[in-house]
Amino acid sequence: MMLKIAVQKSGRLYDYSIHLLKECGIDINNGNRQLKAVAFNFPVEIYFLRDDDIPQYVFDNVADVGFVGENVVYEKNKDIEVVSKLGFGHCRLSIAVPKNMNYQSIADLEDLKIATSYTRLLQNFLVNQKVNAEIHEISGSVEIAPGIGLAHAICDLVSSGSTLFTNGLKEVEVILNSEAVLVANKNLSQENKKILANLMMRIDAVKTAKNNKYILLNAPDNKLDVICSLIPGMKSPTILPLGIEGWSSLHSVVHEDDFWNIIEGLKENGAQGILVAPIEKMVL
Ligand code: PRT
Ligand code: ZN
Repeated sequence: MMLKIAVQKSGRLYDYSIHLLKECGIDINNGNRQLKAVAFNFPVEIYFLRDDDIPQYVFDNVADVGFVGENVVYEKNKDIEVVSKLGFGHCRLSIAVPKNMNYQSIADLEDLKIATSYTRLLQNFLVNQKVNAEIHEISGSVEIAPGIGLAHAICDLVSSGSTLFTNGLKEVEVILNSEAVLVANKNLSQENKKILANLMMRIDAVKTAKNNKYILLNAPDNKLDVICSLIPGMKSPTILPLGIEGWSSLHSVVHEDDFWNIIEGLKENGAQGILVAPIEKMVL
């Protein structure tokens, strides 16, 4: 039995998807970019597909699970399960207008023509916001629509914002924040559920590790209590006496979000020789 995983064949999510599988210890040989590839060391088979097709294929059980952007999942609106965020492919679906337009609020979209390939998500947004605007569906190069007189505004994916900028547009409303997610068919076999649970354990270990840092430092013994309270670690920090009287070595794990605050606190309390290292895997 193999779990069939759909990933994007080429495009922005391809490298991240393969890299995540590799970090999970799953090696695949896709040297000549076939339609599918089998992993050497884990019971999965990888299908390479266009991202737009992944929700349908997962729904139809051609693939059991897939890695795909939330923007595609919610636009396609198939009855599949969103199991977990994957931590890559971050972007937002936004409405943008010409930069010289005097835009004050959503009400300014009233009666405008908005070009997009995300008709469902845009429609939902406009209905929720009680705005009447015309949706003009186009499949590519949405950002040029206002410049060639095809629409007044656009609704498209944005990451750095440079595409909007170079096309004389400004982002005015974010309608969805998106990242890649793992989606699954709702009727997986017991065996495939097991494989998926194992895969999720590995993905979580990789994700948790990315958000945490290993920290090693020297601390004066008379400040150990306060320093320990700053770096609580998984259970408690590991404390080892140093060769020098009155000093100990501590190691622990800190979350990236708290990292700089913690370092400041450690220095204020006399910690020295602070080493910080990335963590590769973290199983809680
Ligand atoms: O061939 P296939 O259909 O599989 O690929 P595709 O061309 O439809 O998709 P692709 O590879 O462009 O994107 C795949 C997924 O990556 C998307 O569905 C999103 O989930 C995610 N993603 C993340 C993005 C972006 N960031 C992004 N910036 N997808 C597209 N863009 C485009 C956007 O459409 C715009 O043209 O990049 C431009 C804007 O980028 P900035 O940096 O200039 O703002
Ligand atoms: Zn696509």
